[in-house]
Amino acid sequence: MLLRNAAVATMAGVQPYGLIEKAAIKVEQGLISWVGPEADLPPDLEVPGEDLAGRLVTPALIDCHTHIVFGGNRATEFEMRLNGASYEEVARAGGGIVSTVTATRETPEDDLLADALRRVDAMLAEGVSVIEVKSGYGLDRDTELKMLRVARRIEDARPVRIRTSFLGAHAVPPEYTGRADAYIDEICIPSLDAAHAEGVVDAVDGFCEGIAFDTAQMGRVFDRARELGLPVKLHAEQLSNIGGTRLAAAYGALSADHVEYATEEDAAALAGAGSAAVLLPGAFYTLHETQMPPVAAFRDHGVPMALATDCNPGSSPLTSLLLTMNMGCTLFRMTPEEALAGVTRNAALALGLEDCGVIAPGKRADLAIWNVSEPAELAYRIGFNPLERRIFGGAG
Ligand code: DI6
Ligand code: FE
Repeated sequence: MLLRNAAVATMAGVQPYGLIEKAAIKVEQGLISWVGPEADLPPDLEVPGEDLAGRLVTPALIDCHTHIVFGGNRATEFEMRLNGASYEEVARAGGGIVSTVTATRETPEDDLLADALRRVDAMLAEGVSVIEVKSGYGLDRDTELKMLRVARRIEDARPVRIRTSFLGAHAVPPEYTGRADAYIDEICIPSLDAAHAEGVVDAVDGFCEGIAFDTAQMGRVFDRARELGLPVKLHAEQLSNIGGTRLAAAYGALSADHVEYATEEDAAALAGAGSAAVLLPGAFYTLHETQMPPVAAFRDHGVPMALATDCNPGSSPLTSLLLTMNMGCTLFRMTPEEALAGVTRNAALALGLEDCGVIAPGKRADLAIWNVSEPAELAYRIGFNPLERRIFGGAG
């Protein structure tokens, strides 16, 4: 495959967006073998090729934080909050995450998959090629395993790559109320062992928060992850600052996610550990949060910022990465270039993937072709999908 006459936002290199006008991309065996100005095409590559008439080509998008597998939905809770209840009050009243746990335990595996695929399809239609999927609505061994199997089955059902994160430490299930430590030791860690033994875990995540698990409890889960050789990431500083970001950094985490309440010191810790900050404006928006993540501190410290949907039935019923980019700019004052890097290059970093996220020789040919006149248009529009074509592993 040779794509010609394209504007290529490589997201690599020093110029804004790594943009190359009048560019060509050569794809061989699913990988990019050459990219550059068409005028520099080596003579042996000058096959006729396909004229893209100046269309923008970017790396295919990567959604690096989702809870896309779950049972039921939480429209009722949305209504409760609009009638005055806070997210924490809903959670403490037995709603919130726990109500999705009940639905997820009851839903058969095939139905969970069918439901998740409807959301996956919405993402693919916007040029997504990689989706991270978390467990965490099972909170018992069998349901955590069921969720991770469903996540892996998405790859067989659709042309997409799935990365799975074990999120057993997402909430304390009703049968362990008031006994979070026992839950961690008796259920969470043994479930992680079982999921790892079955080969369905790529990383280990947790929810470090007053309504969930503290840093000591998360530390025990991370110690086991380390023993198993699995990378970690953490929902940290979403509703308050209890030290989750610094814990994540201490374990060399791939990322700390949400991080609205993170401080300059936390940003420095992430930079020191080489961890990404994953910003989730869909949850910020849905929860009417007002505390902005310290974007300027992340910028100053050189912390790679990723953006993701956090697609989940409670705090972020969002499947659009394009809208997420717009929210990253409008709500968090990221630049359109940072937003695009956040769903490509830096999202790959947040997943520990080195073979995608930029357009460069040797990387996977996962590309998105857009009918826009400039890269900033991707983050600028609201609720409009200008995707013309998605290329996955050189096909499409
Ligand atoms: N933080 C979130 O925003 C989601 N999980 C988490 O740890 C919310 C999940 C839910 O409300 O179902
Ligand atoms: Fe999340």
